[in-house]
Amino acid sequence: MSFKKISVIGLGYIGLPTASVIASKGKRVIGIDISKDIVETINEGNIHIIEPKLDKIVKNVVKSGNLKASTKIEPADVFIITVPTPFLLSKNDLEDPKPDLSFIKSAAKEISTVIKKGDLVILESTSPVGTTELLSLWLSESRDDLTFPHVDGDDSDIRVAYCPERVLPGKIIEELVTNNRIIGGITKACSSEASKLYDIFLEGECLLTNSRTAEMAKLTENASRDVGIAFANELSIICDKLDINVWELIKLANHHPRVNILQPGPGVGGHCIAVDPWFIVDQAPEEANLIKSARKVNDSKPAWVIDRVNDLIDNFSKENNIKPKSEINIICLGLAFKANIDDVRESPALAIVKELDSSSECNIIAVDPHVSQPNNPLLKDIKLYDLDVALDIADIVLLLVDHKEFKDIAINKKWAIDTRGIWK
Ligand code: SAJ
Repeated sequence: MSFKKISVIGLGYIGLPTASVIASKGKRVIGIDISKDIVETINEGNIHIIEPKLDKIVKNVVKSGNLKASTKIEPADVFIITVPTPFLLSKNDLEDPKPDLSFIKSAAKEISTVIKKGDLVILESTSPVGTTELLSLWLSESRDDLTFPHVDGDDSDIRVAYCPERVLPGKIIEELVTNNRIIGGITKACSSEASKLYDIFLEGECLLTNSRTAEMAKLTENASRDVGIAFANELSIICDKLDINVWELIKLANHHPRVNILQPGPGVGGHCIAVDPWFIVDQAPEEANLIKSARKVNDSKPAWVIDRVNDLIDNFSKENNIKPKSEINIICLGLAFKANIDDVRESPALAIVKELDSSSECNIIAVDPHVSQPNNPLLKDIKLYDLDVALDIADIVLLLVDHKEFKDIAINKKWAIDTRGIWK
């Protein structure tokens, strides 16, 4: 199969880069999105997300005619599904939150209206184990004229596979091409057909397996990182109690040839590491004890940081002739969910700043050179200051994100909290 036309459904952080990279290899790609605004933006050669190098590629492939966006599904030889799979967490996880597969289901329903014998359907969205088999079922429901792999195995007319995206925000264009790719077909023929698609642009290796293992592999990678970060975060709390510098401790321990401890921080943010472990907990609630505990450790870190800030405020006030809290300036450095990016969604830094702003009598002053305020509803009530202006009036400095701009600034360490260990 030569894959003359490739359809990518869902033009977000994964779909748009994937569609553009395939189009840049000379393939005809049609990108489908439910948002008219997104479709118009892309067809004008522009982008609606911030990701290095993406703007240039999109401009080129739209100009060459290889990438076209549309709100309407049309026939193609391959359909790649990159829609969101939100995991709606309630405040109390005992209320049993569930992954929302409705976007995948409606993509399947759309695809089933145009699918034909020989087509390949690939799911890339992070999904619970078993979703790819469900996808095959949803595709088949209105198409008695075709055979599908969950029923007919290797003899099926349609091939269906799960190939998780594993790219790092900020490095998506590079990692899309260079990372190894897990290819999990419902059958061996499905895996083999899907790997031919990735051969179009992949420099990394295709690692073939079945769909259930591939689904679990994606969840495992992010859960493993979450557990690793939770260990570092728990260590930081223990070290604070025992008056040990956790950064020095980790550096020393990591000299051991078989030890590699990650870095503590103010909590875990982003839309992947802080969410994906819940998919595992949801499917194995009695068994996934460590994974669940790790989530809780990481989720409780912002509250611990706020307690430390309040302790420091009390000490500062006492040592400065009982200075009224309303006259104390707390400078919060960083709002993004990690270093050197502009993304504030699910950011522990932003959550800490918002909580301090609403609960503390002190003046909370936020600085983030990577984040811009216009039209961002998440930053609605936040006052953003220039770094130098803020440092001039600082009483207490709270470092929340290890942006490069904060590495070499002069601060009084006695009145500073460094949650990322950059001034160790
Ligand atoms: N963090 C720490 N300490 C560390 C490392 C990270 O506190 O030692 C924090 C970061 O500050 C951030 C959060 O963890 O708040 C997540 O950041 P990250 O850089 O670990 O990961 P993401 O969410 O940007 O991207 C992850 C990646 N997964 C893995 O590295 C296993 C990426 O490869 C995935 O494609 C992505 O999730 C995804 O889409 O699933």
